[in-house]
Amino acid sequence: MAVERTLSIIKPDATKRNLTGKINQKFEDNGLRIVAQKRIQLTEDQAKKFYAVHAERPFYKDLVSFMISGPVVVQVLEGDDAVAQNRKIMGATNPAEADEGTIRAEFAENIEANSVHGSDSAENAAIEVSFFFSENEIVG
Ligand code: IDP
Ligand code: MG
Repeated sequence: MAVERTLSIIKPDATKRNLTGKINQKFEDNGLRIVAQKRIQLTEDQAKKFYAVHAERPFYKDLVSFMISGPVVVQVLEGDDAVAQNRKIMGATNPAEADEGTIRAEFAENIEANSVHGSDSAENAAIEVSFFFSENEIVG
């Protein structure tokens, strides 16, 4: 298994409920290392650009509003097979369908306010990591 990096975002529903530590514990308990992390307020432009792939979806406008409704924690997670491993730790997009013990099963409020983002491929991970971090901000 290759050591990979993936982008994670702790979303506003979770930062508002003070769940950053509990969510980070899930990553660390499951073999991922937080090698970069910052708490930021996304601008509308940033949120639109980050989720541009969903621009044609009916939920896009609401998603952008949600993502700027409070602070987010953007982070780089590193570990064996980190992209797929993080998706497993996160659980399904819809918390009603998420496996027991996953972040979304335990913490998400609904299909939109679902507590975390995680890159869905190694290729997108590289693009998304560089969206928020420069190489010298990531310390493995
Ligand atoms: P993912 O976050 O599990 O990769 P995506 O399909 O990439 O899911 O969707 C991006 C984000 O858009 C989701 O995490 C969620 O916040 C929101 N979203 C996805 N599907 C819906 C929906 O049907 N209604 C409202 N929001 C949605
Ligand atoms: Mg996605």
